[in-house]
Amino acid sequence: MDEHSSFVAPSSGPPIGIVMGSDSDLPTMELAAAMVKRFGVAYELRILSAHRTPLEMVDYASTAAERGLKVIIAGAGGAAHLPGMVAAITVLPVIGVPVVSKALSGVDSLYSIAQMPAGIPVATVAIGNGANGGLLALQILATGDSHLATKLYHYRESLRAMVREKNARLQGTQGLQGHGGEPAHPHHV
Ligand code: AIR
Repeated sequence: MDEHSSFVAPSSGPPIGIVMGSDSDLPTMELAAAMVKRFGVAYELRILSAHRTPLEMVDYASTAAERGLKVIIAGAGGAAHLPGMVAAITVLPVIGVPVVSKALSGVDSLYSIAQMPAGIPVATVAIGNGANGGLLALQILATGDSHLATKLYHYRESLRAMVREKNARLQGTQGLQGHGGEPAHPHHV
């Protein structure tokens, strides 16, 4: 046995893990999956509940790094402890997605996920914003992947183009319907 014999190389599993507390979270978490897929990055999708399947959750989080995961996106609603508990078990970055809840519209989920004690951070996105969960995971991966970073820059450029186009359309509409039929100009007050 040499000095490296105890080293276990991470397997080549998908780099992104997407987990959720229940199948009722799927519509929100599918937004994360769709975003990751759009950028051609592999992911795994699991239902794991911090309260209903605590031992499976511990097993998932404690083997995550050795299975090759680099980032975990965890969504849950109500007493949304899954992201925080996964973060407690692994040092992989965990992104929490607060899922909209029936009783409190996701404010309970948001507080449960964001209000972590010092030492165990969870990066929390907006209520219901699975897409941002996916994007943040991609941005974390892109710190070590220039090809992915370039794709993310192109995505940002597409957002800029979309806003410019919306503005151009608005200006055109204003030109036709604006006060006195005058073309739209910047208003100098
Ligand atoms: N949940 C599941 N285990 C622990 C929690 N907090 C959450 C799910 C879901 C909500 O409870 O993440 O958002 C309702 O789950 P269900 O299965 O009743 O639809």
